[in-house]
Amino acid sequence: MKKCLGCGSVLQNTDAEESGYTPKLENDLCMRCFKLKHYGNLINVGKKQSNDTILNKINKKKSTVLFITDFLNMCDEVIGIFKKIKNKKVLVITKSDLIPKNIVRDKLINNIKDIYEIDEDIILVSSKNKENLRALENICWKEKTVIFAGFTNAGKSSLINALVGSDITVSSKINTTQEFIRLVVEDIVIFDAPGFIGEFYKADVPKTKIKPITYQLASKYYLKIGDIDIASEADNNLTIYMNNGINIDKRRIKDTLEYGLIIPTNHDLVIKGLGFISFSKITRLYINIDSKYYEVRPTIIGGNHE
Ligand SMILES: Nc1nc2c(ncn2[C@@H]2O[C@H](COP(=O)(O)OP(=O)(O)OP(=O)(O)O)[C@@H](O)[C@H]2O)c(=O)[nH]1
Ligand SMILES: [Mg+2]
Repeated sequence: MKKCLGCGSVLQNTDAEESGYTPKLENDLCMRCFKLKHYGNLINVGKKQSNDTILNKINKKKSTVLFITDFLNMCDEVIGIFKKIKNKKVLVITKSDLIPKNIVRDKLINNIKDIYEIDEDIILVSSKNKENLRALENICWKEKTVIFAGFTNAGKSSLINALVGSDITVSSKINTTQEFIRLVVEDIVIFDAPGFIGEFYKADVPKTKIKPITYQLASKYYLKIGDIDIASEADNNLTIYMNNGINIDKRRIKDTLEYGLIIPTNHDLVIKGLGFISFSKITRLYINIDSKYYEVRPTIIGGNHE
């Protein structure tokens, strides 16, 4: 059974609608990976494995799990899956190159430990600028078998490629890795897992360091952040930690709004898949998206501005 080197699917030449299709079985890549790698085009094939299926497969392997996420996508849903993993595990916050300069890394890690009640080790890394890859290498040397798990687009495959020089397909499209990919490097076995899928509003992948943007939002105005409208019942200061390519506009409120969402002092509103907005004072918010797409938490950057 030959597998696609890019996404892990078993190669087949019979059904173009299914994973692993290639017209020629001698190819190393399925047609989907070929198009993704060379043209950035995503063709949807096969069935996405459910989060439970991926979780069961991880738990059955009994290897140490490196659970990959990034600081913008830290939320209860992501940490909920991390907590369901029964194996020995480490929380790896990747894309550290995106973390704004004003954020003190040790404080960020401590805040994450406190807010999400994490007892396991947390490390910050980046496949882009290779920060702290040595720490990951050391874990691989020590544990001998490791699984890179986490939500789609977290950067699992990119980290493995940076660590061992492999050529697994990476992309900013969701579900890039379709099956577990097993790599053997000397006496170490590395698994790349397909990504979990969450109730995310967007699957945004910022490319450059996040620059926080602070607004003074008077109650007469609302903010349009992309297609999300947010208004605060009381005048408030807020700081947005999101891809700086997103269009943000301050506009005057014309209609009567319903302020249903309570934000306590020094809390963040996480818009899942986009990032978060940090509020300094207690208020009630109007927001025009479904509540499944957001979460409120004590600010992850608390103590960083003292
Ligand atoms: N800035 C930055 N971007 C990264 C980094 N690592 C990965 N990315 C980007 O994040 C996106 C997703 O990367 P992948 O490695 O394909 O993510 P994955 O976790 O394997 O995703 P699935 O296979 O879909 O589960 C790509 O656009 C990468 O270029 C990093 O360290 N820094
Ligand atoms: Mg992948």
